Amino acid sequence: MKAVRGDITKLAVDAIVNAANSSLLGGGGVDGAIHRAAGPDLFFECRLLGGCKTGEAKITKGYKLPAKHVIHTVGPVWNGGTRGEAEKLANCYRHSLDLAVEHSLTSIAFPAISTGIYGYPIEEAAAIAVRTVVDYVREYPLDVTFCCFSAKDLEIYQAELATEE
Ligand code: AR6
Repeated sequence: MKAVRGDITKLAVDAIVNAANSSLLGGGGVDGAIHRAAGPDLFFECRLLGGCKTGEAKITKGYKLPAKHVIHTVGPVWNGGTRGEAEKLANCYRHSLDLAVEHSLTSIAFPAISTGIYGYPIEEAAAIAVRTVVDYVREYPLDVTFCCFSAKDLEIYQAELATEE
């Protein structure tokens, strides 16, 4: 398990995770970047999926991406933290990892789900991401990368990873 700084669309892993919305039909942020880099066939496959609920995840091919698959998950919109946001965010990580295991994938990269447009505070979100993944890989060893877009986010993830070692 490691944190890196970079653009998730460049990572040649078995699956990158997309911080999507419930329509699965694209949007801004990392979702927009993934659809642009994957090309229109990703959109055509997503159209067949019938959307996705908050905390759940669905898998597609990666098309023109270096990643073989995209796992689309829908993070919670931050509402002050009293509307089950933490559990929903943890479910995004668990259900994405479940799909990776079901499809016999070994490497997966996550963006900082919900911490952009959806407004989840990065420190709290990083703590949930790291704790949930650490617990999961104890049972199912997967090569997990946290792909941070900013230097600040990378620092926060590294501090969080250090507390788990
Ligand atoms: N690589 C890695 N991380 C990125 C990239 C990238 N290319 N681009 C942005 N990030 P956001 P959300 C980071 O807003 O908060 C979309 O419109 C970004 O800096 O992409 O879950 C969807 O369709 C932040 O740390 O996702 C939904 O409507 C993280 O990715 C909504 O936004 C997540 O930010 C989802 O909002």
